[in-house]
Amino acid sequence: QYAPKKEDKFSFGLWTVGNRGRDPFGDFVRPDLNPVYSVKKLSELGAWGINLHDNDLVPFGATASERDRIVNEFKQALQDYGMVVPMATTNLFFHPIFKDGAFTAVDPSVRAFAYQKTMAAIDLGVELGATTYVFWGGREGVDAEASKDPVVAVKRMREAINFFCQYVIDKGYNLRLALEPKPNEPRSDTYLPTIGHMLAFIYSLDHPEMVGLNPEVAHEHMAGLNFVHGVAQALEAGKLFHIDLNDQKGPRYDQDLRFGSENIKSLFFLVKLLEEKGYSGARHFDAHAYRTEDEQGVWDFALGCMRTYNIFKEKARRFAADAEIQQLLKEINRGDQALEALLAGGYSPEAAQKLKETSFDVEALARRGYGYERLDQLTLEILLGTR
Ligand code: GCO
Ligand code: MN
Ligand code: MN
Ligand code: MN
Repeated sequence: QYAPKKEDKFSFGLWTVGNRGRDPFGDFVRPDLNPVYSVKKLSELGAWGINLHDNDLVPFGATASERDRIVNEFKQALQDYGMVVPMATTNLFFHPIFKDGAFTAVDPSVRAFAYQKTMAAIDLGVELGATTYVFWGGREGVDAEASKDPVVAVKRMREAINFFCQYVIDKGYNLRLALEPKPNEPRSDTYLPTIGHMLAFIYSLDHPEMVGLNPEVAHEHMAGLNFVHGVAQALEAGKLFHIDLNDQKGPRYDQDLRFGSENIKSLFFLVKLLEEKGYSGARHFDAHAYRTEDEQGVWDFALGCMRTYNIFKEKARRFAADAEIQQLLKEINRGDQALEALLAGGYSPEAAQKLKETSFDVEALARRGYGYERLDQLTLEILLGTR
């Protein structure tokens, strides 16, 4: 029942299952996974898509003929195993040239190189069929605050995104851009650190209609924020173009844990939101297996992400079908319906007059109990499997 199927639209980054467990304190613990092999394994597990940074597939500095050979082999694998590439992105953080960032680096040569690399990576993504292009800030930020003017940094980010929107338009590509905020790591502070910052930035662009968000669970939790609320705001604005699903223990370094392995209640509400509010994009996992795992552990991890999503989806269905919960929600929303309609009608001189003349039973309203303890307990019992 919970087994992942293509129509669930689950996708993984090549870099996620390909994560070899290197961290700042220890070396690789797992062998390299061939991208073609990852396509095959993920397809067998029930995934629908695979996403990539340019260099997850084509090594940095590859010759044109090397690139074409690798890309053709990969395309063949996509066809053979019935997989798609819904999203692509650029690695603008690994090579030492990007140690001061890419689009906000102080050195114009670095910035120009980042533009060149990104245009090539967009071409690659489109060649593979991607319709979403992600921009994660990577090293766009500072360690030494004195090193950059933060206002100039925002302007440089804007110039870059405007440039790539126009590039996509000129090329006639069917591609939308999705910006991914993260508050810190690898730099001490990253520009445009949260969903809210990014959302405001988008409306300052030349083509805001082409640009949306790729929010990540771990990143908002690192900033101590409610991810569900951030995603809801993006969704309501029509800006949830993509999503990075994973998990995180509190506001620490970016842990990229298996989806739903820690924040069960919050991620239940996330899945409920995505499923009930008509999100139709990829359910993308940007996470990786624990460093303790061998290859089998990687596939256990990948399957776990997808199963947990589907289990939350089933729990959301139960929540919606639970008579006691629905009755309680009705009671919770039982307030004066004439006033409800008045408020929903927006401003008019008549409405303003009516509100000025309305008398309220302030004492009674203040005395009201809301029943949220019972509601939350019922939610918990659904999650714990007793309902
Ligand atoms: C991170 C980011 C990345 C991006 C990826 C795609 O914290 O490392 O989440 O995994 O999502 O580079 O842009
Ligand atoms: Mn991410
Ligand atoms: Mn991350
Ligand atoms: Mn990460």
